[in-house]
Amino acid sequence: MEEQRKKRIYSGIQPSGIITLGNYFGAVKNWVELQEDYDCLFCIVDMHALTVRQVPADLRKNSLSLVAMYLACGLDPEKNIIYIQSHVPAHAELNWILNTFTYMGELNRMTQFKEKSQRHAENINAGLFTYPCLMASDILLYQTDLVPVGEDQRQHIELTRDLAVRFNNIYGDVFKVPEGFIPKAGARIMSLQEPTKKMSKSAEDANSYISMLDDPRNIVNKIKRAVTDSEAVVRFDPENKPGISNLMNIYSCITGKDHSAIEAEFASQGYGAFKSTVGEALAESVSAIQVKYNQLMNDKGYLEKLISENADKAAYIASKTLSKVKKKVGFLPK
Ligand code: AQP
Repeated sequence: MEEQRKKRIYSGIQPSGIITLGNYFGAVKNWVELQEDYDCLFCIVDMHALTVRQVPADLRKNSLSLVAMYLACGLDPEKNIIYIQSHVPAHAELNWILNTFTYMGELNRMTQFKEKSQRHAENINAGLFTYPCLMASDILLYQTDLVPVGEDQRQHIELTRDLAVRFNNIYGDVFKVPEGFIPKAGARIMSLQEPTKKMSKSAEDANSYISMLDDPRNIVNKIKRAVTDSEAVVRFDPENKPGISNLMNIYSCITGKDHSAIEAEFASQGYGAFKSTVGEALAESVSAIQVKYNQLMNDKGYLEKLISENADKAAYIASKTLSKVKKKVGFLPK
């Protein structure tokens, strides 16, 4: 009897900089847990990164660095397909077709588009606007069951589901309708300087984020400098105490302790002691990842071979869905 296929997971990160603690706790750390039970594809979405102007040499460097970071964080290259989006042209092809099924009104509502067009007012390009269609293509090409992402991606997953249903209603069962999978802890790590905004790797103020390649001493200092409030009580209250609540979330992600345990632990201590405990714990776990990362980056040949082989594996899966889609919409076979 044919073995039942495991459920499939698809997710990715843009190589638009060095990943932050937000990307780690909101995405990669959860992927590491999921890889045991699911059939996973983890992509480096370099085509998405082009929606904001990139320095070509940096994009190449950041793409390979992200492969090493995925592995250093614990993703198993034998178990998962880790690959570069632009190595699989099917993403761009399905993107075009799905663009023609997406309404302007739907894209106009996307919060990420609004935020990024404010941040990059000089370059509000069509790709930034249709970003969610490319993301839907990434996911739907692989007949994905679950998409583990941070809270900020919820709207994009909803659109992906709407597009899959819309297409299937016209042409029959072509796409699996995926579910979003948003972790409870780490779903939204906030900026250290403006804790009502999410932490982003391409933010201008380097004190607002912790990069996974920050020097451990710098991590401790950035946590010390994090914006808090004047109450001097470690209490979880995201609305009134967004800075402290964010640090509590970070500490909870490292230690697995819940908010009330953290409140009890620091009940009689001020913010100074709390911040230094969080900073030290964070520096320790990030530096363990950095050791593995540096080893991997010393063997670029290995990383390049891995992504080349995995691009073929991904392309094979993607081609099956794409052929079906092309036939359904009426393209002539070659
Ligand atoms: N602050 C965050 N908290 C929790 N999860 C986060 N993610 C991103 N920031 C946070 C999750 O990381 C995954 C990949 O994100 P991405 O790099 O593809 O896009 P992004 O969300 O636009 O990330 P950045 O860091 O903000 O990138 P830039 O600055 O280039 O725009 C997603 O699962 C996301 O939820």
